[in-house]
Amino acid sequence: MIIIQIAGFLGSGKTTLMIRIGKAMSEKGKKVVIIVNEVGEVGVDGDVLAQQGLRTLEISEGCICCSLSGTLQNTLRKVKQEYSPDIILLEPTGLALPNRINSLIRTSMVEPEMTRTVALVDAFRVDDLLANTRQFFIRQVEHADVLALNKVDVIGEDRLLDIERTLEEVLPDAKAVRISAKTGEGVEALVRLLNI
Ligand SMILES: Nc1nc2c(ncn2[C@@H]2O[C@H](COP(=O)(O)OP(=O)(O)OP(=O)(O)O)[C@@H](O)[C@H]2O)c(=O)[nH]1
Ligand SMILES: [Mg+2]
Repeated sequence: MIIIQIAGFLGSGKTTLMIRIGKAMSEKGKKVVIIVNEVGEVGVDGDVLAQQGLRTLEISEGCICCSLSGTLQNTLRKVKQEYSPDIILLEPTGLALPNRINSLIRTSMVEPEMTRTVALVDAFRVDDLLANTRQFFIRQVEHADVLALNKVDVIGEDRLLDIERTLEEVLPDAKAVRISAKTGEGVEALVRLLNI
């Protein structure tokens, strides 16, 4: 079992990306379970997704990295026991810290063969996030396996190059990839970078 965490600030495109990756993996014959903490802007329609082979679970009324950390761990154990999926896709809220979630996974006794973290960044908001919530932004993306710069379908090349230069200065070790969760551009490359 592999657990893939899709982390990133509010509205960065986590749900859109997670559903896209989930469908692609399900089409390849993998058994996929999606766990969402609080449904945000784009919702998850359990019935629709079930028809596409994706089982979805929602953990609400609290944050899985703090007040509901026990619930997250119980849910992971239950999902493993009941469904034994190949892949769990996990979407924390936009205010969660991926490292906290990963340490909760490590102590939940589900023993995944692999845990991967994608940090999803809305390309339009990089300057704003660095200006206003710099430390939080860096903590949220710095240890991810891949940094995905999202929404490149609606941003020009010059602006994108500027944003990439800014990110490289702040996070010189990040493995960055351009994607559009909406159109699917770059998503295959992102999955390849995860080495799963
Ligand atoms: N143009 C464009 N819009 C996108 C892309 N990915 C997501 N969006 C839009 O961005 C908004 C937020 O997408 P979500 O998938 O809900 O993002 P999220 O990170 O799950 O949001 P929260 O759960 O509310 O934090 C929606 O209006 C999406 O349609 C993209 O690649 N390109
Ligand atoms: Mg969401």
